Amino acid sequence: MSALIDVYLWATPNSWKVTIALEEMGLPYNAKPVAIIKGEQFKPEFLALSPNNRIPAIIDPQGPDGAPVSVFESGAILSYLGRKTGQFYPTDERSRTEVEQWLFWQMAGVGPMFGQASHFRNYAPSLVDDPARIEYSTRRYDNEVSRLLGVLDGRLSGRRFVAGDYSIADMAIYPWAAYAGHLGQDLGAFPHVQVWLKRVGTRPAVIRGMAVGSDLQRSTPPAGSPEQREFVKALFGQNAQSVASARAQQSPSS
Ligand SMILES: N[C@@H](CCC(=O)N[C@@H](CS)C(=O)NCC(=O)O)C(=O)O
Repeated sequence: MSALIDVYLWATPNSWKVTIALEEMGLPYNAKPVAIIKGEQFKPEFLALSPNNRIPAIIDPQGPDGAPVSVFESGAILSYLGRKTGQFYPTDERSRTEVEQWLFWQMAGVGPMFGQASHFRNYAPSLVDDPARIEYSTRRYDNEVSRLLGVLDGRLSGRRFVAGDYSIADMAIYPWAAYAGHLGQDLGAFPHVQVWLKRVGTRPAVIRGMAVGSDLQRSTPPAGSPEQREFVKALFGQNAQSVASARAQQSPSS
């Protein structure tokens, strides 16, 4: 039996990409919650794995040549696991290039744009008093989400999966696409995406992967509460100085 892979995560779509892949590949793992709403992503020991102060990250005790390895960035983790197991990541150059196009499309487009749409819809209203100030940004990211769903819908027309057989590209896209309804999108406008969501979302490994962290707090705490102040401080308005001070606060010596 292989040693457990540690997965640093919170209940978020980027984390579920990794838990889905681990479930699909049959790799045993240990979920290690990082309470990003409490600033735990700034702990020096976490930053040593993930210098970008973002989850997910993994430590595989049996990395290349048997030595432990840590990996951050969900796309890098998926391709690492695909190479490690030889599953869901084809080795012939043409098929691999096709998978990578859609994996990178998710990483550069879907993740960031859906994430910003979620920020402006779900969090900006409790950060900014004047709704007019967030209207433009909300519209811009809603439009991007819609545009990207349109690209995905076109790609899935006449295809069962985004790039040949079911692959790490589908695993990367699924958790964000499944969230599109919560971003105000009418999935009825994207019928091929709807069918694919059902095809992927009913896989037992996907159901198990998406359930990881269901006990962790996800939503914004009540406006004005001490929890919300902590939450907002940890997640928003980050810059180089605030990250350095959050890191100092999370150091054991402080
Ligand atoms: N491109 C990164 C994005 C990761 C990311 O944005 N993670 C968020 C949660 S979904 C996070 O850790 N946020 C903590 C913070 O903003 O400090 C990936 O896909 O791994």
